[in-house]
Amino acid sequence: MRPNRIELREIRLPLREVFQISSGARRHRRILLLQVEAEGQVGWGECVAAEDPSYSYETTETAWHILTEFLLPPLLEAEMEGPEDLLAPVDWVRGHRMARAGIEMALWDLQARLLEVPLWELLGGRGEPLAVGVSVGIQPEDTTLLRKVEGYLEEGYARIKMKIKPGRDLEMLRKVRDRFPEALLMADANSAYSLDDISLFREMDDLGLIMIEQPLGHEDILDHSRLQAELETPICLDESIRSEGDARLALDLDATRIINIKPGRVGGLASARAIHDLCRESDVPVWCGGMLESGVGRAHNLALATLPGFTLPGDISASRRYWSQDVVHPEFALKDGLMHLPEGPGIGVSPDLPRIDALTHRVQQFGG
Ligand code: OSB
Ligand code: MG
Repeated sequence: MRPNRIELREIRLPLREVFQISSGARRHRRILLLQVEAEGQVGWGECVAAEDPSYSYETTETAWHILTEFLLPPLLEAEMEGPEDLLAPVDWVRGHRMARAGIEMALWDLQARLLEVPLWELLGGRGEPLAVGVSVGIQPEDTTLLRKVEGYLEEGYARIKMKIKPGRDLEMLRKVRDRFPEALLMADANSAYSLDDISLFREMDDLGLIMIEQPLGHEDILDHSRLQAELETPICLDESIRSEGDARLALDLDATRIINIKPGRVGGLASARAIHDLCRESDVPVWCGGMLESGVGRAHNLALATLPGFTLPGDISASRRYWSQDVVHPEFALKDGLMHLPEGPGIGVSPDLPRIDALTHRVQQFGG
């Protein structure tokens, strides 16, 4: 396969409601979409970098820069043998994994379409519908949080993740636990705490949470291992795991007993699958996280989550949970409490071109 045209564009998409996490609030998304063409087929990818560098150092703007200046030009007309090492010509670029993942995922979709197989099959997954979870942003009032959790459980979500930050943590989680004694609940701190908060986590340990996600610093794997030694509740790392090497280190130090795998965060689907394989060998469960993706990124996440080690429900929620209208057909929705895989080759959904054009803020083309 030899890509003869690549198109990068930025679309702006308003979220239906503000999404608040410990490190900031999001009201809209500036999403980069990638289209890559070969032999008359088009593959689609999405770059998950956010508007500001609060989750990762990457932003929509840095990703645009890295893609247009360094990643895309050498990939045009490059001969590729899939499915791994699609980005071999730009292996010298350090970091910028979200930018890399955007184009890598478009190339996976393209390969699957050329082979006329669904992406989940090319990745080695199973085609069954999946139980999924939902991530609830920080709510200023407990009553709103309780109402939302109840609504999501009624919709069929199998696991509820609540964002926490100092001042909106233990007491709030206790109320939710008291009200929903049987629900699969977890908390995600997005690095808002330090080892000084150990007594708080000891109390949280009694709430029967299925895990606590990224409680400490985004670069503090050693501190997480110290905290895990004090807790029964598994720690699940998100921000700290950027590569298979990070995963190996964290597992070796017992800093994490579950891993949230986001293909965008780890540089693409090949790296995501390598982390999955490593965790599977070590009997460590994984699940697929989300980055408030449009339907394009969501389709990739869903395909990844069909791999056998993804034994916990992912943050792969329905399109309507984020957008008044998604940019793909069909939209993602729960059916009988499960997320069904879209039919068809590649990511299985069709991007809505007129709608995407209408949302486009800028475009850059390579080749064609
Ligand atoms: O920490 O998992 C996170 C969204 C943006 C940035 C970081 C995170 C999240 C979510 C939302 O939790 C997951 C989703 O539904 O896409
Ligand atoms: Mg997280």
